[in-house]
Amino acid sequence: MNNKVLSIILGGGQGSRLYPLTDTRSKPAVPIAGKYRLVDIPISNCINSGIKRMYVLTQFNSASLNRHIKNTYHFSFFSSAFVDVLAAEQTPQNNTWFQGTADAVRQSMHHFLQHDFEYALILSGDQLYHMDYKKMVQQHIDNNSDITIGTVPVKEKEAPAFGILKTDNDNNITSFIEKPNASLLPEWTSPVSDEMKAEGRNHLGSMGIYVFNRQLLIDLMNDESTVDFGKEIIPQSIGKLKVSSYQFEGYWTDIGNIDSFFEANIGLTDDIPKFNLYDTEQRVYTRARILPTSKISGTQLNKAVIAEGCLIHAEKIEKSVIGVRSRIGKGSVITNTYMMGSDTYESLEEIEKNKIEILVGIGENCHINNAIIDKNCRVGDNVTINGGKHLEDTETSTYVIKDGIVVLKKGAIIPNGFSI
Ligand code: ADQ
Ligand code: ADP
Repeated sequence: MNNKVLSIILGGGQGSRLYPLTDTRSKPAVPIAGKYRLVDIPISNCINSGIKRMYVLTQFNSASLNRHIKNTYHFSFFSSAFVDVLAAEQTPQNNTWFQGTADAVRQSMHHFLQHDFEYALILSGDQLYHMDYKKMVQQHIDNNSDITIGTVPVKEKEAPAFGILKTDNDNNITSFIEKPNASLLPEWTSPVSDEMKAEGRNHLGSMGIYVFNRQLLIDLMNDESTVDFGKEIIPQSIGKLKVSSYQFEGYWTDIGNIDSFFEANIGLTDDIPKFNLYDTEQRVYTRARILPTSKISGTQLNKAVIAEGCLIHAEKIEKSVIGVRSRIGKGSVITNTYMMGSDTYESLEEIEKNKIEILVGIGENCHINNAIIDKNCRVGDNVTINGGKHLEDTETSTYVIKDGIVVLKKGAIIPNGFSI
């Protein structure tokens, strides 16, 4: 069955909700969990599900995304597997960017149709979850469905952020509304398991994950008036086609904005994180960097997730994710922080030759709380960053504050003694 599936990963529009992390890179390339990138999640799920032909659609081509995919996903010479990035491109017929998710698929159809496939699996690029897509495609085949939507039970207060649907007892979707107004919700409940009911998750939300039959996708894409799956394609198909729900009850979270991105990363420091990176059956793949181990001296560590190749002398690291090649100086206290790490080490000769005063990483005696530190930042000594709801949203040349979270921009230089 798996060689009948072609997977299409929607890698992101302009990524403005993740700004400034998407300032110089496309959304799928945003680093998560200290050593991965967002796009590794759906790609790994596909590989673990035995689906090995994938396209990643992205609004603009970033060098880091292409490099990451090229350097990570090597398949055997004898295999038909591939991961290809398709960025919005100008053609003689079309000179605009992708207008929305369906438009992104439409503009790339000529690439997909070169392949032999029966089912198109459309995935979002900004979600954290493990899922066996085989089971979803199998249900699609067994039910003889035209479209199957991955759905997840959600609470009423979360429901306005999703496409919400109603099903009958056979998982047929009878109605669908994209991001409904809260006042409508009491009427939009669906049958869910007792466990989900007990958690108050009585509404079925679309995960933005779809299986389409090949010919149907071709036909739907021929109608150029549609731009989005959630806004047009799905609502317009209900009642006309057999649209089914594939209900998923595992951990799943959308990480499309700074707040949810931060929570998902810091959540990895919990004793039993909801997203398990230590599962040998459901591995998350990423680039093998062959880095040395991390070296830590005199640091009190508590709920710290530390990637390879770090040099740490901090006083304390708590509830934080520290990315590859991070350097943190003596006396510094890092709490509730996601530090992405850096791309290279600076050699002593380089530091001397280039008269570098503030090294890559975090200097000595800093206090950093509630922050995201993008890659290659240089934070001097005695710097205080104390994020929290007391701070107003703002932007400067080196940082952005969103929802109380201080995000240092990639490569930002923060002088000694600076305070936020
Ligand atoms: P949203 O996530 O709000 O809702 P959307 O912004 O269309 O929908 O994004 C879906 C996915 O496509 C994301 O991964 C996004 O990055 C990507 N994407 C968006 N525009 C794109 C473009 N122009 N080119 C390439 N990729 C693009 C959708 C559904 C809801 C559902 C939620 C679940 O519409 O019904 O509940 O997903 O998260
Ligand atoms: P991003 O800012 O999107 O995280 P980068 O463009 O900074 O990504 O680089 C990502 C990775 O690619 C890093 O691990 C870095 O070591 C590596 N890299 C950077 N520049 C080059 C290059 N010119 N050739 C090969 N690899 C590179």
